[in-house]
Amino acid sequence: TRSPIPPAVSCHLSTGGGHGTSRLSARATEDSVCLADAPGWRVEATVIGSSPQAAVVTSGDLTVLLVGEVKDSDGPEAVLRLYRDLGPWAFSQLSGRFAAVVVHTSQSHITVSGDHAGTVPLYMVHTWDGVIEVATEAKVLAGLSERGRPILGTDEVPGLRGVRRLRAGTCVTLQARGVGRFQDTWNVPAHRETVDPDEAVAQVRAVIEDAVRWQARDEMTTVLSGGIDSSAVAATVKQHLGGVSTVTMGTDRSDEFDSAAVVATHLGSSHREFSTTVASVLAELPFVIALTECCDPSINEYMLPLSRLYREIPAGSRVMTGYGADIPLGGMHRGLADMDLEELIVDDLSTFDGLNELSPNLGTHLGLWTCHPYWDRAVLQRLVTLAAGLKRRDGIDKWVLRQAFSDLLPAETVLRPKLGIHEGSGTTSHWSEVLLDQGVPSERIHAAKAQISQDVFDLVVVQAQDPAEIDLAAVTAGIVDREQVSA
Ligand code: IOT
Ligand code: MG
Ligand code: MG
Repeated sequence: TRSPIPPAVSCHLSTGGGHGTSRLSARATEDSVCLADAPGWRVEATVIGSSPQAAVVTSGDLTVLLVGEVKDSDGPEAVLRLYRDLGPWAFSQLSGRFAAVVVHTSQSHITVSGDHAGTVPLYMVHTWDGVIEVATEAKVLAGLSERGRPILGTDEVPGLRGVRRLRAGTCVTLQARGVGRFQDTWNVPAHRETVDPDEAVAQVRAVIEDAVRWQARDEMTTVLSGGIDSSAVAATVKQHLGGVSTVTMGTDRSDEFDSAAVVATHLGSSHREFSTTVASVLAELPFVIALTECCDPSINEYMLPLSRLYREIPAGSRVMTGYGADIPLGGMHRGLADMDLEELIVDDLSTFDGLNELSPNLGTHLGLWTCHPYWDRAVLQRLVTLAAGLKRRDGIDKWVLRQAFSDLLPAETVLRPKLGIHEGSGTTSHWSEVLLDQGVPSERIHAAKAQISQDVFDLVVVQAQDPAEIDLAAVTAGIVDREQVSA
């Protein structure tokens, strides 16, 4: 099925659950669906795992594969119609949370795009003999890497030679043979706008309401910490649907149950507290890395508790989070002058690409579809371009957001100081303690976490091993030995 002559384009879209099973080449025959079979041109799709969010539509010489959702539309049909009018420019106009491949058989090319912020990752291999493979997980392309060639405007995945990652806010068009082209579909705004504070507050409220509106469904769970980000989302869901279902998690080490309960009571939500051991949270590491394909230790610490919590949410659910609000609003950076805050926000916005913290893969392998309204196109655009003086005002961080929801939430929630999920669950401190207990010097803790993440990445992504088979204690022991030698 993978004969390079005539040139074939195989669009292998994985929608989660593919981790640890096998590589694309081994799966292609079994799971592939032939979408188009024109002279000299064949298109196959492999959907790994199952997700209602993966869909294919063909009309005339265009085939669209879509993973995810396009705002206020019928999905792939909407992409197809817009693409017929605008070509790749269609993706500059679409809002949503998606990755898409458009196969244009009469033009003999394919266009590969993500949403404005690349929240659904896409990886590609373009072989020297003209085969193009596209997948939503890098690991399924690993076996093809020897044959990969460079693709303009994409970055090679570290450790996976020939496997290229589509950059956030770009789309690439590839011919089976020859070079492609790429263009931007969105850029992180570099400018800031002067907006009257009251007007800014009203605008922030309006864009968040709209983002929640298009993504909200009746059977939906909001993951709630009781901080302003997720509480504002829960309050908006309640307002839109008339009711809201919330879940909060805690561990034997730490929890945010009281803060979440204040919000749940105020909103009258159908609320659940889930408690587990912090050890079981840390044990998620191989799954988190297999699914996000990211080895940044700080991001992993944010993903660990979410990954553990998602296991408790029934398959088939839609999950809404407050994730990502702290990036454009600088919520992670406490107690700084405006200018420093601005610099740090610019830095966070220039480094998020490839971290995959918003990737749906963390949920899709459990049958969940996650939505992050703060990274909706219009919300992100509005938040980023506000001046730092509105993001922190009168010594209050995320001021504009807090103001925007002050009428829907209790005062103590509106004023609650920032607490990160890695802190509120005890994940960071527990992982540090495990390493300290094993003799890693405190100044080497971050480096040790980074090295463990890297080693796990090599196993579950580069070698595509099953994360369930990874012995985290053994990986850790190996690092501890090295750290003690270097200390
Ligand atoms: P945080 O903002 O505390 O949590 C992110 C989301 O996870 C919350 O909005 C909420 O929906 C969910 N959540 C958090 N804690 C709980 C809990 N105990 N129970 C249930 N749900 C919970 C890190 C952070 O501080 O998380 N994420 C930041 C910053 C990312 C930085 N990334 C970057 N620079 N590239 C964020 O913006 O979300
Ligand atoms: Mg937050
Ligand atoms: Mg928090």
